Amino acid sequence: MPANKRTWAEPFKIKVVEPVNIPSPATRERAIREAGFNTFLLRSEDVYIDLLTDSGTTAMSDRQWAAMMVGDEAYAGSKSFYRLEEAVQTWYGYKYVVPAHQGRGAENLLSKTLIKPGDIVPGNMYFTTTRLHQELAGGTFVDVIIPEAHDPTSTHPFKGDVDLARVEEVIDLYGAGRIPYISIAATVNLAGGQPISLGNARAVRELAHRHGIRVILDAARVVENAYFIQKREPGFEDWSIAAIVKELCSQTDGCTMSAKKDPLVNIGGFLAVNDHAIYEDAANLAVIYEGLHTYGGMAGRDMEALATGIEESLHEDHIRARVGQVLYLGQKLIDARVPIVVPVGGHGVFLDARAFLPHVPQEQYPAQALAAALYLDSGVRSMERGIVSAGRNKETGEENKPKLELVRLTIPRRVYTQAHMDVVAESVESVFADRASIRGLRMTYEPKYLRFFQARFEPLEL
Ligand code: PM9
Repeated sequence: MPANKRTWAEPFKIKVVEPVNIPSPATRERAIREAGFNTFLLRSEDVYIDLLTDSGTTAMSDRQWAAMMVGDEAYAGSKSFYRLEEAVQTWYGYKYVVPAHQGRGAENLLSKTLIKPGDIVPGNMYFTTTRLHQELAGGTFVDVIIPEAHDPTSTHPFKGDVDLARVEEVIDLYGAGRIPYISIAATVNLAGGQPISLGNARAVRELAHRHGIRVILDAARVVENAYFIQKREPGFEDWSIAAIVKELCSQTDGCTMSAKKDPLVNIGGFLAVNDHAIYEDAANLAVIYEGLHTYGGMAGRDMEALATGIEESLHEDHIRARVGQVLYLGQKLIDARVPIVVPVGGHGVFLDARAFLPHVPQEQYPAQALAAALYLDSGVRSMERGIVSAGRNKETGEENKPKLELVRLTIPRRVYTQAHMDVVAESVESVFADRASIRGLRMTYEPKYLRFFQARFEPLEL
């Protein structure tokens, strides 16, 4: 059989294992009620296969654990910080690095540094924490992603692309002076892990810089994005993943990074920029919100694990197997005719809850109800990414009603096997067969910020 037709296996051997429980049906019933039908409020000991998130759930390599032993825990000027700084400069190409405890710490520093009250921040679809920090700094997010991103059935290969004509309109409407930066995410989480093309990123930079506007990358899943560029974008098939990542970063003036995703660590993040004045302001704010600018809330050992993880994440065999596992699960569900977002994204498979539960109106939180039903069926934990995550309009207080009403089956990196994916697919298929019995929910507690994390619900009566 030719090499490119053969099957592949994970490019690692398993050295340590963590036993998991399979909770009984009675345990699952009790646990989801106690959790107010919110999978974020379940205890992990009540979960069988945990697909809540790919954030901080990575299995680290033996090299990363070994690196932790040489972490330098000096309060100031840790050797481990300089190793991290060098890794960011080498692999992503930015000049200055401010470490942060995780992605939203970096978003806070960036937003407070660059956004003034009344500013507008265009971006390729909102992300929950990112938009909230923009709003808390006085800004308003404006969605400039291409329309195909909001259609779960569109097979556009780069649904993360920016609609350049829409950006021109936004600049005409508000004026470039009110736009501190254009935010581009690679990949776009809430669109289903969809990539932005390099051609589009180059065009965004050209357009933005022509108007004197910066471009900032959300780099949390930039390696997964690079994999899709290598596979789908003409002209990049012979480029290495590392070269594509660096080229993508070079289209931007800085990035925020949640290192809990592609860089393969359980905690950490950073803000990286090329402009020294911005670096100075952000490094100064870091001492208020994160810690000294040479650790930013991370232990020295965390910075060591991160420096090693950045390099490992760029290995071709790693990223092929990582995205390959997501595609494997996605293909199983496509074959079973379960409605999911296509093309399958980089970090998870997203169930289309509108098509799955057409009898549950959006005001009754169909994706939240579907995530709870899946947990009840098998102990598989997933996450709502629909109206609950979208929260409320900051001016009117009305609920935002996103077109995409999704349940995310998020695959942690290097944690589960294909057999786990088979169990997940069987459970989704079983819930799909029984979908008519799933009822909507009523929200009984709504926290003020990022409500999806802590909101509580109860099932509506028939
Ligand atoms: N993403 C996720 O599960 C964890 C928090 S929301 C449930 O997808 C992007 C694109 C993210 C992201 C976190 C952050 C924030 C920024 N950008 O969680 O603060 O997907 O490290 O990063 C989550 P932190």
